This record gives sequence, structure tokens and C-alpha cells, in this order.
Amino acid sequence: MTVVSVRQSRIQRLAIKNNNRHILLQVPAAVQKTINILMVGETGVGKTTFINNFANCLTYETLEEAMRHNHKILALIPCSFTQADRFHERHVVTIGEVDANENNEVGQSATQICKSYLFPFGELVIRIMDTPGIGDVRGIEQDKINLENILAFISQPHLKELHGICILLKSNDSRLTVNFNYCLKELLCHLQKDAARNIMFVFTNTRGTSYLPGETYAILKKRLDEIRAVPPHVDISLDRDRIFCFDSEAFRYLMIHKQGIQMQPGSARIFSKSWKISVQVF
Ligand SMILES: Nc1nc2c(ncn2[C@@H]2O[C@H](COP(=O)(O)OP(=O)(O)OP(=O)(O)O)[C@@H](O)[C@H]2O)c(=O)[nH]1
Ligand SMILES: [Mg+2]
Repeated sequence: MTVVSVRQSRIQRLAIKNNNRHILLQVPAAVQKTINILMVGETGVGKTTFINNFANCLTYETLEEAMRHNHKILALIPCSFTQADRFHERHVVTIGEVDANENNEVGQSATQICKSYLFPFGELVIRIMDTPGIGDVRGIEQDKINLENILAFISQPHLKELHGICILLKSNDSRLTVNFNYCLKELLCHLQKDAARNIMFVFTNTRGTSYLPGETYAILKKRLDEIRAVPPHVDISLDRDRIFCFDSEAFRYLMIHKQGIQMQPGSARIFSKSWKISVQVF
């Protein structure tokens, strides 16, 4: 479990130190309540990046401010990707120390087992739970193992309540895979029916769809209608107040900038809008 201190101006400053490769680690003594939020979605949709983005967007109001402090980027969860520079040369961008829970090999599902990240906010603590992705590249058997891991993780006695279930989707995914349907149904089977009230949809990669859900919306709506039509008739709302749109590309850009990779002139201006949207939506 990792506890993170963010946004010094809004919450008390907590020491950040490296502790066994986790960034850490003090929860205010007077914590009244922990808000538990589960992140689920297909492999590669951006669950882990969302958490890194969340930590940094709460710490820095703008991308420019984050770039000025780029030696202090919060690398809660190590990640790695390849990026071409303005001369089309490819670079491997890496942040954070090696962690066995994240497989950074190209083309592999990254997060191996569930892990919590704790964000203290005054008297509240927000616990965001990262999970292995649905549609694991190792196949359906691995999906079953991952689903069991998620169910066991959220059944731990200290997690008395699950306040939010964020289902992450890419904004322009015109097909939701069979695996996605299977995992959503299985998850719903194991939760009380009224857990549906706590489901939210988080769309990633949304700059190309003007920070809106894009083509995925229609297919998702169809899936939810199907779930509602058959017993046990779970009613999952797709109202506007359940939908959140982000693009974590600004966090990626921050990593690219830190590594000194030259992008096209004007890139920072484009990505700063995604940062601003993330700050607002968070
Ligand atoms: N452009 C863009 N890239 C993103 C976004 N979110 C994630 N990525 C990239 O997509 C790739 C996969 O992101 P991850 O955060 O590892 O995805 P994940 O859902 O945690 O994947 P698993 O751990 O395998 O389930 C990485 O290269 C990220 O940098 C986004 O909103 N926009
Ligand atoms: Mg992940």
C-alpha cells in the first residue's frame, strides 16, 4: 500500500521519502474516513497512468508548473513507453524504480496484482485501487486469475465499503471485447446489486474526441441496456454525472520532457490543455 502526499497548498505537507521502493507514507492522525475507489478496465486502457496523473495534477495546477518542478515528478507507479522525437528517432521513456508488480515489457499487460494508493486529504483518505487489466495478453485463464485477485482484494475486512467503482474505457473503442463483458458481469455478480449506484465511467485518451466519450459511448450504452434487461436486472446509469473524461497524455509529456526528448515545437501548449482538463475533472 502506498500513501501519497499531494497538493501541498490544499492539504498538509507530508514528508515524502522512499521506503522500500514506495513513495510514502504518513496518514494524518485524525483520519475520519477512507473513501475506497476501485479502478477496473481493459489492459492498456490507462488505469495505472491515471493514478500517476492524479497524483501530479493534484500537486501542480498547470503543466508548466509541473515542468518547472520536473525533478519532483511523483512516480508512484513505475512505467515505461516508447516515444518518437521530432526527428522520428525512438526513445524508451521510463519513470520510477523497477517494481515486480509492473511488467514494463512492450506488448505485455503491465499491472500484475491489485495494489492500493492512499491520498490523504485533510481528514479524509482516498484509497485508489489499481488492478490488473481485463483482456490480459496471456489469455482467458489469466483473466480468471486476475478477476479472483480483484474480488479477493476488495473482500479484505478492512475495506468495509466500496464507495466508487471506476470503469475505465478508451473514448474511441467501437468494440468492447467479450472479455470486458465477462469481467463486468462477473464483478457485478459478486457485488450487491446496489453497488451499481457507485459505478462511474472514466474515459481515457479523450483529446481526440474533444474530451468526450466518443464512439465508445454507444456500445457501452448497448451493453448496459443488455445487463438491465436480464436477471438480476442491474441498472447502471450512464448519466452525465457518472462520466469523466481525461487524457493522461500530459503526464506522459512531463516524463518525455524530463528525459530531455525533443518534441515538435508547441507540444507543451497542446498538452497543457489536457493537464488543465484533468485538474478540473479530478
Ligand atoms: N495518449 C494517452 N496515452 C495513455 C493514456 N493513458 C494511458 N496511456 C498510455 O497507455 C499505455 C498503457 O497505460 P497503463 O496505465 O499501463 O494501462 P493499464 O490500464 O494500467 O494497463 P494494465 O496494467 O496492463 O491493465 C501507456 O503507454 C500509457 O502511457 C491517455 O489518457 N492518453
Ligand atoms: Mg496497470
